[in-house]
Amino acid sequence: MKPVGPEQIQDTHEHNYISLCVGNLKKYKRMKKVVVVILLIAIGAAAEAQVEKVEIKTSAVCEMCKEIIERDLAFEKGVKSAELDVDTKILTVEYNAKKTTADKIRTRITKVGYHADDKKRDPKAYSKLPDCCKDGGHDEDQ
Ligand SMILES: [Cu+2]
Repeated sequence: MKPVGPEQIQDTHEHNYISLCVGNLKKYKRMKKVVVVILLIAIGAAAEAQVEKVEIKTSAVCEMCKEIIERDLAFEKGVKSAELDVDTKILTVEYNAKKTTADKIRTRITKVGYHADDKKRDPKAYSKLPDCCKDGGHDEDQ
């Protein structure tokens, strides 16, 4: 055991000072983390608020089409809701304008097999639709 000299006492003081600083730094870092998290939530909320609505005229003919289109759009990025009115063939879509565009949604509809406004349906997708959803599939109803 060495006798405690003045240098060693100073050493201890310095050590205490350093640990105090480290403690403050940790507190500061934690605070910074909290601020960053709050900012991220605020930015997320702002992005969330960019909801827009578009009405798209489709070539849907029946309830089956409604189901096919609505179910498909549920998986499209940025789409909040999609509802088709079978009588008017108009699909109303609510979407996050920061994540997608009305044009991307129209393209998605064509890839399911339906016209979307002036965009023509994908013929391959159309050929895979149930017979009732094709042109003239409901002629006997009229
Ligand atoms: Cu149909």
